[in-house]
Amino acid sequence: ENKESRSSRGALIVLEGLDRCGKTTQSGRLYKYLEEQGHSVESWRFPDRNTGVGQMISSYLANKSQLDDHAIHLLFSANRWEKRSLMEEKLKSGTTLIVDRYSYSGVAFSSAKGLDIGWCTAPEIGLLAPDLVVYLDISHEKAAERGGYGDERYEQLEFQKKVAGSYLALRDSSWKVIDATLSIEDIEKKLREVVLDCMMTCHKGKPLSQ
Ligand code: DGP
Ligand code: NA
Ligand code: NA
Repeated sequence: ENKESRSSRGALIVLEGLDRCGKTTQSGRLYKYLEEQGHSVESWRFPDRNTGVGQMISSYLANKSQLDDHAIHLLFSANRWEKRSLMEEKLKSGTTLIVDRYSYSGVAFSSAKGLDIGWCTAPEIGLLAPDLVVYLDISHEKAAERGGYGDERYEQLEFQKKVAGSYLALRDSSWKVIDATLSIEDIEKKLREVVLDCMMTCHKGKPLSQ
């Protein structure tokens, strides 16, 4: 089949939010739904812990290694860069990608440590721009009540509070914000609506951008 003759591309859909906001559950449900509807779709997540860089990140998050804040920031970014060309290929060939965390996590988590926002954003420039950013909105207190955090480095109340503040500063009017304290089914319904709407505009020829 000649790829050039295909008129539509996939959508780059990004889910963001604090740890325990329900992103992973929702991206799984959304993936299943779209697949059942016959769409070409893949579920991705960052950090992708399967690559060499991803293993360094994973070890850092598990507190098994220490790294300078700038160094780990660049590794998270590198982890997105190493998937960039595959991402572009998939989107151009018509596959929609549901991505659990992307550049906004990079900026939100590192700037919550006090790193300069401009410095944090720079390595993200040139990555593919999402067609849709959905923010699952929950307070850090409510998120922490959800069976408690795990043992990973960032899963602490005070730090998540700072991350929430960083996300708030990053948010713009193009983001779709969904109340993450609603029932799983209600969130799923709202998510489907914004995603299907976005996929439609991509199918209609909205260009992929950086
Ligand atoms: P997750 O697998 O979604 O639970 O992500 C692992 C942790 O890493 C989570 O606390 C969020 C954080 N994180 C994700 N992406 C980035 C990033 O690009 N930079 C930083 N500093 N932290 C990130
Ligand atoms: Na986590
Ligand atoms: Na998660």
